[in-house]
Amino acid sequence: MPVATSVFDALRELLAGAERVVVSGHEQADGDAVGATAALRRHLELEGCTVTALLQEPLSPRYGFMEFVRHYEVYDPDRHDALIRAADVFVMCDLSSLGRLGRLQTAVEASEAATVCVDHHPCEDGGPASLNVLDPDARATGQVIWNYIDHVGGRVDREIAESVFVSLCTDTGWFRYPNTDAGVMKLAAQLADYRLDLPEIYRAIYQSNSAPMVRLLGHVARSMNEERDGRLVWAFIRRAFMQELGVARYDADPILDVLRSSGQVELVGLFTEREDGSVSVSLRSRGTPDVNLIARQYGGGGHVYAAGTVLANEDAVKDMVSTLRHAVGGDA
Ligand SMILES: [Mn+2]
Repeated sequence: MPVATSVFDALRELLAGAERVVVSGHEQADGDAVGATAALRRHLELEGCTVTALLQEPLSPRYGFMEFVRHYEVYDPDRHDALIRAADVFVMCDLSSLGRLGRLQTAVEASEAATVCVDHHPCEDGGPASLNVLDPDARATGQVIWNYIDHVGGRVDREIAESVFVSLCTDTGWFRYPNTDAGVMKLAAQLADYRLDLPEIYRAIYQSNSAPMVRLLGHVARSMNEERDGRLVWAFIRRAFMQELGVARYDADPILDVLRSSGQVELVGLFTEREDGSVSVSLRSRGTPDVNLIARQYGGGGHVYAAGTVLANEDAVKDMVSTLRHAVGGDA
């Protein structure tokens, strides 16, 4: 369901009355969180607002081509907690629960700032902010921002177009995932008209893996577990192995693309051991099972096709894998 006109109007009113706005996305920001944050930051700047865009980690080099690299700050409690406290409005993009704000959560909860959530995840409780601008039919949060800018008749420049395009192309897996449709392609064409260099954007986001990362892809392809006639594929990556290869942090998407490239697969699970022994989980599906429902059982969330969570330790992985087996059905 598209965002109601009255909700966009409420957002416009809130932002028009704000002097200082802080915009951010979820922790470990993906292309959509980055693109949405970047597009809204630029829109507010064009509107003459004092706006700060915060990310919790330095932007992945994949997005180094974006104009946004010159306009964001990496969250530092010493510098930014006071800023968040003094802000009139705090906007969180691409997240459906405050927990996804990670290190920013405490500062946001301590602030008097009005909170706004702009998102496209299915959200049962109406949303985590005081004003929730939600469109579960949107293919990306960046698309919700685009619709908002269109609604208020805001000026669009190349930076906004580039940012929204990054949201759209990453959340649709470069227009290949099941959420790709004619509407997405039409919007992409409209954005591309702002002199976007599409082959260069593709190369930067999808073909800039480091050599250790390519080796990791090979390892995962070799060690993956294939179960239930290939309908379930999952892999576990140990921290020590990543260190051995020289992979520090990575974007799971290229690995997930390898895991889901076989014809039979319906459900993909990627488990990555983190420094503190917890395990981050990324799930992907072709539509059934609904991985959002599975992730929610383990304290996470996402969409029907893509979801994730964090498990306390390796022991919890076994339990989750049996849930995944159950989800694709068939005999043990
Ligand atoms: Mn998204």
